[in-house]
Amino acid sequence: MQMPYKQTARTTTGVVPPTEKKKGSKLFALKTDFLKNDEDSIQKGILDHVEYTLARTKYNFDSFSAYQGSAYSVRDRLIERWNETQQYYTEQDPKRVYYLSMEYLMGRTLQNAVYNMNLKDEYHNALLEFGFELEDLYEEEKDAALGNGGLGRLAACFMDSLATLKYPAWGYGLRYNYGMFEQGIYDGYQTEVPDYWLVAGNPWEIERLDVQYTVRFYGQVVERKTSEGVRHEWEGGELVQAIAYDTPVPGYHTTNTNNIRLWSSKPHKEFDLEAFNGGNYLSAVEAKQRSENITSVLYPNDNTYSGKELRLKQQYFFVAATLCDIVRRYKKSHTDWKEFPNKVAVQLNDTHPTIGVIELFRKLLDEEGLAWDEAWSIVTKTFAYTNHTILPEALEMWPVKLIEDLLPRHMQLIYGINHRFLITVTQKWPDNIEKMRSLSIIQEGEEKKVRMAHLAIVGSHCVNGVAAMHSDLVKHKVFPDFFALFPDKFQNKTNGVTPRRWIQQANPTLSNILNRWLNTDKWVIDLELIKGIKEHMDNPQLIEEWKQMKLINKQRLADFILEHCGIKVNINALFDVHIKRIHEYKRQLLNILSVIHRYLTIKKMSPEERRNVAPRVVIFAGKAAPGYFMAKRHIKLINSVAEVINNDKEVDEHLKVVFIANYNVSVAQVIIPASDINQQISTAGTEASGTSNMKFTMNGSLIIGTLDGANVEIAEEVGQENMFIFGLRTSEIDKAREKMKAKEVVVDSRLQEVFLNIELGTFGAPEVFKPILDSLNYGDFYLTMQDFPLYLDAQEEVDNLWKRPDDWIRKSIINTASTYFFSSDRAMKEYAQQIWGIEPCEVETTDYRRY
Ligand code: 26Q
Repeated sequence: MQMPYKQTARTTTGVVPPTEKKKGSKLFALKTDFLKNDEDSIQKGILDHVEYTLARTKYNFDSFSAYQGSAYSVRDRLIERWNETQQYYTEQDPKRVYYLSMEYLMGRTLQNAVYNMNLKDEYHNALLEFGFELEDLYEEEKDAALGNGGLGRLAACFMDSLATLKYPAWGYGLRYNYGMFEQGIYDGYQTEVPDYWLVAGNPWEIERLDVQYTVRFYGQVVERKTSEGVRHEWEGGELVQAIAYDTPVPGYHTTNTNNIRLWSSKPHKEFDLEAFNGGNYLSAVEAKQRSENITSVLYPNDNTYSGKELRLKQQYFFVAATLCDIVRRYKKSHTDWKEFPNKVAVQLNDTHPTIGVIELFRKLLDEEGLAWDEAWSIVTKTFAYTNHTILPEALEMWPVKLIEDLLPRHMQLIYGINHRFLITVTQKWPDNIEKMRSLSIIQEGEEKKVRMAHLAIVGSHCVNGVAAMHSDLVKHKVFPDFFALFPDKFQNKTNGVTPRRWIQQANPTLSNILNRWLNTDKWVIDLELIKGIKEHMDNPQLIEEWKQMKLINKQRLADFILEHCGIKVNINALFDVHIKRIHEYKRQLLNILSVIHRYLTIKKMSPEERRNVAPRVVIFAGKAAPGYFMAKRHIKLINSVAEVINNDKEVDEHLKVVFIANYNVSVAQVIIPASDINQQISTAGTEASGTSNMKFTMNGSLIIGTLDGANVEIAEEVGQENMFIFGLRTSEIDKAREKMKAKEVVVDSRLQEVFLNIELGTFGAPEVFKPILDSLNYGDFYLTMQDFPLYLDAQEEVDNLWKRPDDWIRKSIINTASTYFFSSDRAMKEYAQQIWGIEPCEVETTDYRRY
């Protein structure tokens, strides 16, 4: 019998059996100790890599090669810990969690690695003698941007927390050759340049040519009768090879070092031979190209679904390779399939990897020979699904035709699962066609479609939203019938972010203050301790240090802005920051319209009145999806407004507007600690959680925002009096939209004045902005106009408080002090205990020197 899959994995991890130990005694004699971490050893490691890995000499030892040499030498130490950890997990065999995410927005790695491994000072000193500052070398590294925004960065924060908390966890994903595009701004418009991030090599990954799997696409399903019944075999089609690339993820001050395994697609050997022997050279080369295409590029859509075949191929390629790997690891030490959910938990980061539910089912059924019910029960106990959005345009629905063609066996199984599922629906709601239609995994209509969210809910034992309010909407608004059917499946897991990257590394000055005033640096792993800073908020000494901290960070950002945007900003002005993907629901438009109003107001003032204006620098950054016309026009409007304001001498001291191009993780690390207020102003009920709101709050920036996503919980922790909350509430949105439709909304006169100025060409050719004004006048789906006056009121409160610096600083301190709940450590503990059923597995290290 021909097996549909040829598994060619051989891994080198695992315990070496004693007999082999004897055979290789020389091997063991030579490798007895870990690399040393004294200055000399580190220097030798760096130089060796410069000489042997990079083949450079001390005569062309520039900053970039110093970075690379350091990175490779850090990587050596990471690999040691990584091996220790994986071997320990193999010996202990705890239940593991596998986090499946199509995106990881890692940013830079060197700083994070030396901080977490507690080797910062050693590397700093080692490099000083070579004439380099470690802190300068961080800047040589290119961001790893294999993600769009919130969802991808969340995966990265979760990986850091899982390792820090010593959970046996693996991240799986795709190794795109091109990450998130690089944004340029020309004539105020966004341009996109491909991000070939691997151009100078990637010291943080380990290519694992010994871990490869074959993935099949297209082909046909053949039914074969056997003594045990009918067997379905998926045959023919195209084969593609998946190669593993591993990135070690060090926990903070622990040996535990987890792994992110990313798959890269390569042509498959067998396939080459067939095609070449068939004599069709050109189509063989084309097919090779097609296979390499699969992991070529990250789709740059955020919160919108794009129904492209290549995207579905990426999804299946990802989960097929991942499940081969997970099943192989399980089979190395287990034979009983019933035990599988006691050893394996799989978390789906949104619906993107949902076809994995069917893939595991197919393996159990067709390859392992399990019965339908038994296999399905194992599958649903294994998977859990996180929903990240309620925007209808983001819900994935793949045409049945496309799945039938690409994954014929999977489509058969989806129909079978749906059939059985609909029987349970009729048991709950007999003869209710409407319920069946709304719950079905298949959406009927001219073009039948598979609703991936429905498949994820049916195929998982747990479904969670990412903030309390969002989880309520998931239950009551997005999937109410599913909630009625499976009330126990639904949970909330409020997002969190890692305080290591977002406080300790991004804001060393604040870290220092915390260490001294809390008398401990343990807040880094136990963020509850940060509450203690509140006790000192009336101490003038702390207030002064806090002010200085903000100024230092603002100076760093001002230098960055001068260098990259050519704009000089005053660090004593209020830094007002709006950084996130550009999307209508996030309402950068509301912000820029209010900036125009501010500008017009200042223009009308007398010199005396102007002296009383709280000076502001309004900072925007963010990328628009390349195909998102309206978002791109918003960028153009922001830049056109900035151009006029920044060149108007009259408002010079009072107002500046900056759009920082090419927003990414490392830019965020500079902007966030320097902000005084941050904008979290989505239409209520649209932002699932938001995570930058948490990062800002940790860094003592005050939120001006709507009661949306995690802002609601931040308000509970921080206190509304320490933020600037405004606008329509979620419960008021439907009514407000109806009011809009009925044309009962009176446009605020200040907003009318703003419109008039745009229309009269104050900010350049008005026809450029006509689509934006039309979107407001005909529909205003995101209710920008109704929130406008409320937003201006909140902005006035901001200006008033800014005039009372000490009160401001006290609120800033309270913000930082109230962020325990928003640490991803808290989030990961909740997932571990309430969804995955896993426990920490601390590596008993043989390396006694480190901690
Ligand atoms: C889907 C199909 C085809 C191509 C692309 C996509 C796609 C890709 C990315 C759809 C959505 C995304 C990203 C969504 C996202 O980032 N959501 C954000 O998740 C954060 C973490 O939970 C939340 O904090 C944000 O509120 C939410 O918008």
